[in-house]
Amino acid sequence: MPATPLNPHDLYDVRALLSEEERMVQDSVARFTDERVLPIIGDCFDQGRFPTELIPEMAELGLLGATLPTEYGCGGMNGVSYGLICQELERGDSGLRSFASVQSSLCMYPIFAYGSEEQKRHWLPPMAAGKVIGCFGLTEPHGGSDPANMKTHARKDGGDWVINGAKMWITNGNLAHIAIVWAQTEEGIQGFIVPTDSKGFAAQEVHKKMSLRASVTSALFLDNVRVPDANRLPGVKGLKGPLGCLTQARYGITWGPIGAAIACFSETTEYAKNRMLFQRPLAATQAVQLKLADMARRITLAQLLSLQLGRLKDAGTMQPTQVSLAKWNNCRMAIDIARECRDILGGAGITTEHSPIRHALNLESVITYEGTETVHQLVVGREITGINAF
Ligand code: TGC
Ligand code: FAD
Repeated sequence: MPATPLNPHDLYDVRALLSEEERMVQDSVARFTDERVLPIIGDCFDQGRFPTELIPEMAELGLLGATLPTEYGCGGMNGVSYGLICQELERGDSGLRSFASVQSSLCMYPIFAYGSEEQKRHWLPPMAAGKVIGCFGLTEPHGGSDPANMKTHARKDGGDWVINGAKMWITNGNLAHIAIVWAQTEEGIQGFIVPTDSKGFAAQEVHKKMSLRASVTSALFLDNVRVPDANRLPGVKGLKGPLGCLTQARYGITWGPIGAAIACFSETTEYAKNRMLFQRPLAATQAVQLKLADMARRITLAQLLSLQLGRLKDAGTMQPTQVSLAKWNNCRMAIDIARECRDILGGAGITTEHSPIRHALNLESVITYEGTETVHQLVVGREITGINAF
């Protein structure tokens, strides 16, 4: 009996390991990406514009706060479904996935995990509906890899807190209605919900970006910004607060680049099958087949890695080091594939008519933010040796 042809984008049939509900989530986000994102995203990237018009549809699909409980107006989905959302969004563009990651994992998650009941009831439903947009201010201009060395500080003044400092490279900064600002206090690092229309708060968009152009990136300035104690997240003190949020977001980021890699790989495979050089398709050359086969191998490994990570997350046993290994592996896999695809496209690969150069440029940010590749390698090294090399 002839073997059933394999799906080149899923050689190990990872999809068969998904539940029916997970497949439905993947299909609905895939449709959104195909119909709403792909037709416009090249132009958005060229124009340096985040497509804000897609926010209501993303909310409608339940993509904002997807894993948080339905009692707060959120999706109540499992971790694997959230991963699939990230994968399908990033198949469109890393900027769309970034928007969802920041809103869900870096803004709604800390309110859910560390906030008071009143904060959860007040903020989560409008954030899930895309009516309130958040940003997450951890990184500072003097060095993002070492957030323990935080200069931004908050001083108690009666029933208020007065916050001073600056944050750098903040996704959604100029879109946001609230910022989750992490600041040093006398009792250690604490998180504050800061409305962006507060007196003394300013966001300044970063221009001249060559990466994540379809995403808003900003610097935040806090000059004697005053918020009531009711805006402090009461459930956590110390660096483990923001790092706990990063674990959630990094988990999603292990899935996202798989989508970017699949987009590059499928477009380039079709191109190579149709491009005639030396009287034969480019895809008929051994050199190109080797490259495509190696891409398929790396995508397959990344899919299996993220799925197992998701199963660990849903079982409640996922550890930050496991997330670091997958973030490192999958970002490296995707950026290498995007660059190789760009090469196979030849001159045609240098314009945004084809997606690989856009994905390759985006992935320069993705491999840097949420912990650089080196940071994640050192986290794994620390786990293996028991020695902290930071
Ligand atoms: P260390 O001593 O290791 O840890 C301090 C405390 O935190 C706990 N912890 C974690 N908790 C949860 N998740 C993690 N991943 C955690 N890592 C550590 C740890 O147990 C400890 O708790 P406790 O109770 O003992 O106090 O801290 P360290 O200062 O040695 O730093 C370690 C290091 C370098 C790994 C950390 O600083 C780090 O991850 N640096 C990278 C910073 C980073 O990733 N920034 C990202 C900013 S946000 C962003 O980029 C958003 S992009 C969004 C988008 O557009 O998609
Ligand atoms: P640095 O920390 O200065 O690192 C510079 C280089 O030194 C890197 O190559 C790094 O790997 C290396 N390095 C650092 N420490 C060591 C070491 N011990 N040993 C060897 N090498 C080392 N931050 C937020 O808080 N919120 C956001 O929403 C957000 N969005 C972002 C969006 C974009 C597009 C980008 C580019 C960044 C975003 N960031 C955000 C910031 C991001 O997390 C930081 O850029 C990242 O953590 C690295 O910090 P840094 O840029 O200051 O680089």
